[in-house]
Amino acid sequence: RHRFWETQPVGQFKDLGDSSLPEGPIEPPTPISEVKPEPYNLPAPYEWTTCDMEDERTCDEVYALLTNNYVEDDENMFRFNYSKDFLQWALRPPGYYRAWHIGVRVKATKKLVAFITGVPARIRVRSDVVRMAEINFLCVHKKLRSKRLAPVMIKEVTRRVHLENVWQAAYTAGVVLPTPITTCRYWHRSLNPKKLIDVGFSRLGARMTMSRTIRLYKLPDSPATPGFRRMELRDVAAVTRLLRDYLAQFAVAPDLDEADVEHWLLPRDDVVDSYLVESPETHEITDFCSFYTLPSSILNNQNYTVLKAAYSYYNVATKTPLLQLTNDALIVAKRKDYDVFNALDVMHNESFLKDLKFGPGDGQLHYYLYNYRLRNPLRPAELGLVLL
Ligand code: YNC
Ligand code: MG
Repeated sequence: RHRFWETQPVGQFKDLGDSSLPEGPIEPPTPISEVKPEPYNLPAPYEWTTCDMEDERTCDEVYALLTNNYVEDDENMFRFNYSKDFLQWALRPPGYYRAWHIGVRVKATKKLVAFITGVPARIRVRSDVVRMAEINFLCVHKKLRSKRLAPVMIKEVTRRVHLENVWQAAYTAGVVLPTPITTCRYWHRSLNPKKLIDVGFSRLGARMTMSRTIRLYKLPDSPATPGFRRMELRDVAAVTRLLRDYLAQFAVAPDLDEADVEHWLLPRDDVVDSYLVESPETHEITDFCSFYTLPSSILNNQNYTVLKAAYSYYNVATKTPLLQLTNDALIVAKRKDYDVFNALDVMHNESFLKDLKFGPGDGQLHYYLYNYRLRNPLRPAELGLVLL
């Protein structure tokens, strides 16, 4: 059924729950000298290109490819519209490799028609901290679909990851492949219900009027928690301690150091927002919450072209209840004019979703590891990893 995936070192469906197989790497690393030194062959009209994400023009090309060809919902009403600033942030973390940002061009015209990326990360699986690649932004131009280009791109990124002596990867997809480590659901909290209904993102509930719906989702003008403020550079050490302590409880989570926290969590306008609670008495940093900005293009609507969405990222509540902390995040997102606030049912998110009026989305997000076997799938609440 999976001509390509059946050949790869990933958990296979037939092995699910087989307790005779050990947890951990499926294949051992090979000497770098045995990694294929030249790129895989592409069909004759195409050529490989390494995309320099520091170059403004290259960024424009990647942005255009993704804006027109990346992930859509099942009904093709919305398509992710990652901003250029977001792409530069997502693809240039500490220690990133330019060679892991891979494009495919048409030889004759140099038009960019496909893309796949990896960035380095340390991911802890139970007690094992593993150097991995986080693979994302796999995209083939709509006119070149179903030609088996994706397997070649996956093999090429794998080869380039191996050349850096990295042998495992983490990735998410909306499609079922062999074999998810867990399957999560997105939940959506309306901030601008009228627009969401107008564009067909949500529907008016049974026995609900528009004005009742607007009242239902109304939020206060400012956060409730004393000492709630935006994260600053001087907070990196405290936030790193908070996050490391918190993420230790999950079966799979990133192993973040201060450089990672500065990159992934220090606020950047319209890319990532982080807030924390500084105790007014002790000045201790006790709680933290964050979200990233990922708009979607609205396809075929007369009145609106973009949906402004915030995605819950990493949150840590030690003193403030997580429900109150997240409600404060909703309040700042509303004030910043987001239309919807999304969250997965990972970590402790289940504890606030229903109370804060999030509704379950359709469609699931499957998490995968490459060349690392887990004996049993995890529950979403055991997962401490959010990929972009
Ligand atoms: C997918 N999303 O099953 P089989 S997520 C992985 N992730 O193989 P073709 C996928 N594999 O089943 P198309 C996949 N989607 O025969 C499809 N596949 O074994 C598999 N969409 O290839 C599929 N972006 O080229 C099948 O399909 C084979 O032309 C078919 O291209 C697929 O970024 C795609 O949803 C997704 O642009 C590029 O549909 C295209 O349809 C497209 O004939 C819209 O491919 C955008 C979209 C995917 C977003 C993402 C994560 C990707 C992870 C890739 C796997 C990484 C493995 C680890 C590598 C490093 C290892 C080390 C160390
Ligand atoms: Mg194809």
